[in-house]
Amino acid sequence: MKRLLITGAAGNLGRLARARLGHLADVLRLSDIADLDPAGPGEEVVNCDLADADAVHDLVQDCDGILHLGGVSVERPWDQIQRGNITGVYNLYEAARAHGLPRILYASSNHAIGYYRQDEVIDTTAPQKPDGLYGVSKCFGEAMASLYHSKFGQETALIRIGSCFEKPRDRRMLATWLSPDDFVRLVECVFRVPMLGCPIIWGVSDNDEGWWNTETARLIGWRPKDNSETFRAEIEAAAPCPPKDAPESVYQGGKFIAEPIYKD
Ligand code: NAI
Ligand code: 15L
Repeated sequence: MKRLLITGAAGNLGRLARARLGHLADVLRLSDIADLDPAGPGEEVVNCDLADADAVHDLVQDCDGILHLGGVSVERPWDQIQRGNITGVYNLYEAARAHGLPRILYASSNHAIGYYRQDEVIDTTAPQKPDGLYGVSKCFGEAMASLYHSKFGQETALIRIGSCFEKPRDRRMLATWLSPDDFVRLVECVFRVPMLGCPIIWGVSDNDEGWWNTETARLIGWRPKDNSETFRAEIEAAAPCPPKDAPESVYQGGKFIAEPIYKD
């Protein structure tokens, strides 16, 4: 493709995408509300608040694909979540509609279903069960993608990411870990598959332990290869086992379950 927009390019996954996904397009348009390193060869840098409709309209112009990673990525007060993840997502979909419906990868989250228990295995048809305002905002994003697909034919891959970090950070992440390499391959599949539609796909590696039926990954030809088992001994030695009735032991959303509704 000619130009791939990456929102949230200053963040954890955005920096990874910038470093490793340049081959997907002639030009990467990198955007964030936070400062970004200056543009290198084959890059454009655009500072943009997703809550600014006019700015987002201009941001999306001339893009053939959008890797939408921008927004609030943890539990925060409503006004912050509303700006980045509600108004921001609305602005993004409206801009995409105005500019020819470029394919979108929407970074959804396991926190859209965090209130399922760890002794349940769910598939993508299970009703949403968010574990906080952040999770609610991800449910909203999934709903917007579905609406724009039904009404306008907008294609979106709704990737419910587990925990994408260099390695798992605690025992729960042995079940939720998505390796950086698997993330890169996943994004490649989303933007290369001829027909996408609007599937929900779990963004999780091929871990021995897990709570999600990952069969929809096949729709885009993605087969995760990494397995958190490599890190089990290290994690179990480093972190004490949390009590059996602690939220991080009971619910899929882990510690997010215990978060309050923040006011400021
Ligand atoms: P991050 O917090 O490191 O990056 C998010 C970026 O979005 C930040 O650079 C931030 O400045 C930017 N941003 C926030 N509000 C904005 C606004 N109003 N306008 C423009 N930019 C704004 O998060 P990370 O880890 O890189 O995650 C990327 C995406 O993937 C997020 O949408 C997150 O919800 C989702 N996700 C990530 C997971 C992970 O394990 N890293 C797990 C599940 C979902
Ligand atoms: C998320 O949605 C967050 O963005 C990320 O920072 C992690 O906390 C991840 O979920 C997780 O559940 O481990």
